[in-house]
Parts: sequence; C-alpha cells; structure tokens
Amino acid sequence: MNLEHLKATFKSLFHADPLVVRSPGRINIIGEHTDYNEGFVMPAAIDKAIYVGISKRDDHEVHLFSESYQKLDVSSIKDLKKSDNDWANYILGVADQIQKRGYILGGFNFYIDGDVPLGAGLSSSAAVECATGYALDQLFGLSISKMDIALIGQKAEQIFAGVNCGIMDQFASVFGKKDHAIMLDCRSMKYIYIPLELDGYKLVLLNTNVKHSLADSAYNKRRAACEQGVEWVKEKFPNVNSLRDVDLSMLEAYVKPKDLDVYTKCSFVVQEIGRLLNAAEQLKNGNLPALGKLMFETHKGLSEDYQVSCAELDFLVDAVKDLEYVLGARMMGGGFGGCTINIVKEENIDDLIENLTAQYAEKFGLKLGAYTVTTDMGTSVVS
Ligand code: GAF
Repeated sequence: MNLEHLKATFKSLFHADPLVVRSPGRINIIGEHTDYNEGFVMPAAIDKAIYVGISKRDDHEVHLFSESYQKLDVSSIKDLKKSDNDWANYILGVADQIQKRGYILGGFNFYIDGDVPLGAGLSSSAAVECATGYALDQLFGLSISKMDIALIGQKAEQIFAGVNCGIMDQFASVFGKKDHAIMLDCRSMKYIYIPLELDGYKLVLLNTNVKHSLADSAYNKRRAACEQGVEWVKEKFPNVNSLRDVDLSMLEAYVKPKDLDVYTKCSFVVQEIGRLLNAAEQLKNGNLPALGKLMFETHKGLSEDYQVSCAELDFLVDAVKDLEYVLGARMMGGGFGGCTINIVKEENIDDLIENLTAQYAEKFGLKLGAYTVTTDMGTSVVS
C-alpha cells in the first residue's frame, strides 16, 4: 500500500489533505462459528489492511472514491440510501448506523484503497467498516468507543450484506495487537492478548480463490440450526441461553432425538469451544505441535459435521496434513471458499507453495494464492 499515492490522489480528487485511517484484515487461529454462539474466538489482525482518506466538505454531500473500482459515488448525508455501487454500501451503511445512534455527521470526501484480498475470507469488509467508522469518529470528533466502532461495523454488515454475522471480524480489526492473538469471550466481550511466538514457523494463508455462492445463506442456516438446538435444550434447562451453556450430554438427550442434523451442527460448536480453550493453553505453553493438531481437528469438524468446507479447502488441508514441517492447517472464517491457515516451518515455505500451486492448478484449474502474514495492530490513524 502506497500512502503517498493515497494522499496525492485524494488531493487531486478533492483538493484537500486527508486524515488517513488504517484498519486491518484478520486471521483466526482457532474457534470457528463460535462467536454467534457466545463462545470464544482467537483471531489476530494482520499486516494487510484497508486504508481510508477522509476530509470534511462544506455541503452535505458524501463523495466516495474507490481505487479498486475507479469509481466515484455521490450521495447526501441527510438522506442516505443504498447505492448501486455495492462497495459504497459498506461505507454508507456505517455512516447510517452512526447517525442512527444519534451522532451528527456532515458531508465528507472519502477515498478507499487497501491490500486485503477481496473474497478471501480475510474480512476485507469488516476492515472497510471499521476504517470507515473510525475515520468518521475522528473527523467529526464523536468519541465513539472502540467497542462501539466494532459493533457499528457488525450491524452495517448484517444490514447491508444480509449475513447475520458474529462480532469476531470487526473486533479483530479494531483490537488487533502486533505479535499477539486475541482470545475473546464473545459473551462477556472480555479479552486477553496471547503472545504468538512461532519460533521458526510462520503463518501461511493459502487462498483457494473461490467463494461459492451459497456461503451467505448457508451461514444464516447454520446459525439458525444452533439457535434451534438451544431452544430444544432450553425446554428442559430454562437457564440455557446459547450453545456456550450446553454440553454434549444435553445435546444427546434433547436434540439428537428431534433432529440429527441440528444435533451434529450443535455438537461441532460445543466441541469447538472446548478445543479453543485447550488451544489457548497450548499456545500459552508454547506447544505449537499440540495447537496444530487441534487446528486439523477443527478442520475435520468444519468439513464433516458443520459442513461449511468445500472441495478446494479440503484438498489444501489434506495436501499438508502429513508434512512434518506443517504443524497445523484448517479452513478459516465462514467457509465455502477463501483461505486455509497453515503453520509452516520457515525454510519450507517456498517449496510448499511451489508444490501446492502446481497440484492445485492440476486438480482445479485454478491459481492458488499464497501469503505469509504477520500479526499487526488494529484500527489506527496513520497520518
Ligand atoms: C464470518 C463471520 F463474519 C464471523 O462473525 C464468524 O462467525 C466467522 O465467519 C466464522 O467463525 O467471518
């Protein structure tokens, strides 16, 4: 990302100097589909981010320019409506949510660029939302808390994209810390930072370069299955509020007889919450092989039980699972495409990528994306 290019383009478009905000994409070490079940997640912000330039206008217009789409979108802050430009709606959606919370916004110029690959499951949309929320907060002096920036982003995603998502992605983008993973309790919203000491290993993301179209509807269906399971357990245990409160014996007794599919999905989530707690201990103790093993187990559960994987993701995990220099691998995020996350010995990374690129092209006729990432700080003003 070239900051000087951003500033120069902003100036030539809007004849003003921008305030520049950066908000990163995220990875998730372990704890998938647990956030909307009030479980734990373990994401980290990465060194790929969305950058936003912003300045006030004298009128009530909102001028948005996207570097990727090379398009200008113009609207009014007094009458925010959905735009025909999909990319603009993530930004307008955040401005709308801020106003709905009673804050007053004026017109603004806005430029967006970044290097988070789109549709790769690295939460580029959450990064856009959090960058926008924070940029508006800083520009108009609103003093919105960082937690609310994340919640506003989540709401904008739910309303604009129609995905009933949890809080993990926006939270990670806002609260990321260099060289650390975040262990977030999605019930209390309390969190701790766990040092990510990889000791000769690195995090490698392998991008399938596919995003199967059922992803959003399947996500909402999985969430509904979890809520159904909770309802059935609740009939016997009224104090149960989410799968966080449920154990496998409850599912066995009160969900399995009613619906095997709902039972299987709920069991995955309950096990995944337990797996994360185990993984956090392993990471704290520096036991990377044990952490890696848990990641492989998560993938198996996501693929066979929760059924949110796809042939391309399964292929990439299968291909590395017996390599002694890959400690762990799994699909990451909502599923049905995007990236796998891999813990790979540094000296073997180049060979691994070369071999898998060839195998993946042969099997699917697709180009494999590969990024070695480091963890980074969350949303901030950069200039
Ligand atoms: C997507 C969602 F946006 C997150 O909230 C989370 O549920 C994730 O899928 C699955 O763990 O990224």
